[in-house]
Amino acid sequence: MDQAEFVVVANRLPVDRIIEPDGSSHWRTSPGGLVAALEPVMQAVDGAWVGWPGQADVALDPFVADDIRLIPVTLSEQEVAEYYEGFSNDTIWPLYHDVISPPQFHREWWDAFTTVNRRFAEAAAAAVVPNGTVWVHDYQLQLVPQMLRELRLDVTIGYFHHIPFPADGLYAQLPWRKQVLQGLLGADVLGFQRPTDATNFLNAVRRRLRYEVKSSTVSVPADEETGVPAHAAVARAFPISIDTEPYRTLADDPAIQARAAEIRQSLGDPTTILLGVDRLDYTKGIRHRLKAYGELLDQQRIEGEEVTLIQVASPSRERVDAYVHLRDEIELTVSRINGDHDTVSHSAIRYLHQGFPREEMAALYLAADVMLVTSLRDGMNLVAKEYIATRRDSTGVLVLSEFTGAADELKQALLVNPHDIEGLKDTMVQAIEMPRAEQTKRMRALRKRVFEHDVQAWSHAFMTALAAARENQ
Ligand code: GDG
Repeated sequence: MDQAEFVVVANRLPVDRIIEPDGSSHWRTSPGGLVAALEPVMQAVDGAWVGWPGQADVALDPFVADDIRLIPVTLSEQEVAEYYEGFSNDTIWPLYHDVISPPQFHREWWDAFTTVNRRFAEAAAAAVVPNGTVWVHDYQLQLVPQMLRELRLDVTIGYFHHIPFPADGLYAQLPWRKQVLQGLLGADVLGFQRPTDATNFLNAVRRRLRYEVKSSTVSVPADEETGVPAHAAVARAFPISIDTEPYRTLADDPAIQARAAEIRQSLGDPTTILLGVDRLDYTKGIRHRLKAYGELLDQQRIEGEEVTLIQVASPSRERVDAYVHLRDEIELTVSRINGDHDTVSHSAIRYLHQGFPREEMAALYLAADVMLVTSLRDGMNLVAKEYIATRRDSTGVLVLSEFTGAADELKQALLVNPHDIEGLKDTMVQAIEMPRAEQTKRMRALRKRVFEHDVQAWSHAFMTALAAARENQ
């Protein structure tokens, strides 16, 4: 395969291999925040994408899917366990989400993380043309920018961090805190979701590496050992967004509208449908949401038969212990609430531990009077923006946790602190009772924001900053 001008490096390729019972196989676009965000960008430019195909011990040649050149990186079973499920999802993920769940520190996981990051860096170095551009994504690949710089001094390197960057007091727990900062600082431009994330990163750099930081620019000194010269790395916020057009189109589709009406009917035509859509993850505050809802029913502040909560909890990281326990806890809570409040013809919670096609998600967003996003910590939260993009008639209420990146932008949502259960309950009641005129006023402003700051605007802003960095070097 020819080298590409522009190379995206992410843990996952944007496709899943589906193997049919007859043994034949094909590729299907895979769900998830990053894929949803980058798919339209990749289709617009001549690029290649380096990533893991999602199955252990699968060695594949580069191939093309949906007009994108894909360069698969092979991971062994043990590397999936140690680099991905271990260091990425059981060390970095909980540490960077304010230690909601205790991070596990294991030296062999770190070794696997280093080995795999090097493999990704080598694949990217082989894939990019002289003086080309590489855009590295997310916390699984924090060492790739520096490793790539050592291999290819000619290349411009961007890095985008999709999850929060924690305050130094928490970050300091990481036994490899210096190495990770140095890994990231191989980039010319580092993008974060919120200004706070960029500030936390810059503070960690000052504190842990003692490099000079002026405003958003770090002076990274030359490395005598590797011969990499000094360079400037810029760290600032580039809040990610969604591709709005598919949601607008789906919302306008009579078949999706009919499906939304059918969903409402099938629930016994309640006055209010509340909706939660999350990967089943402890950062999403699903338990807090259920607790508040259960108490509102117990206290009869909301009428059982008039309200239904649909909770989509898409399966996630099912081999990581913390996720196994979380699922048990949530399912126990759901069945207790349903046991106490269901009637033969009505369910308090329609709980769906499944992934759905985008069409069904759009129908759910259209059917929902109130969207509940109660994350305890969330880099951005695209679900909030998808709900807004789907509300074609500008009705509907978004209840949004203050601890999401989205809360920085979506000021007309009802902002909540999900730890404050009484406050959450009051806000849920306020959402259920909100007059239509106020819903419309708020939703119009929210829609303006989301349609103006879509994923194309996000990637354009990041690419512009990368081009400027190239000029300056
Ligand atoms: C990370 C950060 C940041 C979910 N279930 C189904 C489904 N989804 C889609 C949603 C949405 C995406 O997955 C989830 O994105 P979020 O942003 O809400 O959350 P994370 O997965 O945690 O994403 C996050 C994001 O990266 C991007 O930077 O915003 O803070 O944690 O698009 O619609 N899609 C379909 N079926 C499902 O069942 N089709």
